Amino acid sequence: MKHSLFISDLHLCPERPQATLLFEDFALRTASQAEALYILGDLFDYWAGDDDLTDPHHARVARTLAGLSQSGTAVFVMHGNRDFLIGEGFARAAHVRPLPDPSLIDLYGTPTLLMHGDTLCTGDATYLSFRAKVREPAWQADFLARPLAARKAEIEQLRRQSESDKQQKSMEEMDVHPGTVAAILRAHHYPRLIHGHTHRPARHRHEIDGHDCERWVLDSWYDHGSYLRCDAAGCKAIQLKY
Ligand code: LP5
Ligand code: MN
Repeated sequence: MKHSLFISDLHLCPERPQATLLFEDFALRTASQAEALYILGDLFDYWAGDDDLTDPHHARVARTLAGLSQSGTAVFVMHGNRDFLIGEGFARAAHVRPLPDPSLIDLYGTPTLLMHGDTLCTGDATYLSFRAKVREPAWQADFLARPLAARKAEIEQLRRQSESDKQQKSMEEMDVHPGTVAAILRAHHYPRLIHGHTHRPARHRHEIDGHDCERWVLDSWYDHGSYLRCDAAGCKAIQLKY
């Protein structure tokens, strides 16, 4: 049966080789059977710029994706909050198609909205103001003009800051805001929604203006290794073994 797969929050990096090995196995054995693989953000632990393809680990991930695409599976990559600097260089090397956030697709007859999920967390004011800054094209051009090693050092510092800031934030603040979810579902005419980012895998039902909307939250790959499989009959979360 024709089907598509959805994953997010892989956080691949040389320091977690098990997650990368599991991804390679998944690409070869599972995703190669699907029509399409949608990676909904945070494929990498962080992405400092496309010149980071010089890292053998990153080049290996790109080769895995290119192999998958050459085997006949369409691969789509959406930016996450950690790898929004993925650009055309990576897309070319990995043979993947960039996927805007949000993207509304027809998934075997069901309109389905795909997002990373960070923009649904509107209670997290410090994150959103940081996000607004780093998504400015001028800021990005400036940042990318600096040497790779300096960018990586700055990102490491930002990671530490982010981890300590997160200690001060409540679970509610870091989850999706119900009003924002309702507004986005309404704006897109009540689709099914699939997103990641919050690392709180679940299937939610939202009753909006008399419409019953399904919202799937993807699991974080680096923790559990799981994916969502959707076909004309619906979606199902599948857990891989580590
Ligand atoms: O990723 P996760 O789930 O752990 O946390 C996110 C939010 N944190 C981030 C930061 C990333 O994890 C760090 C890696 C990004 C690499 C990007 C590369 C290019 C940018 C380089 C900039 C130097 O996204 C976290 C959310 C959490 O999700 C839940 O939704 O709460 O947000 C934060 O913790 C952000 C802080 O609250 C604010 C940080 C401000 C730091 C400002 C100093 C850095 C100066 C950068 C120049 C603008
Ligand atoms: Mn994320």
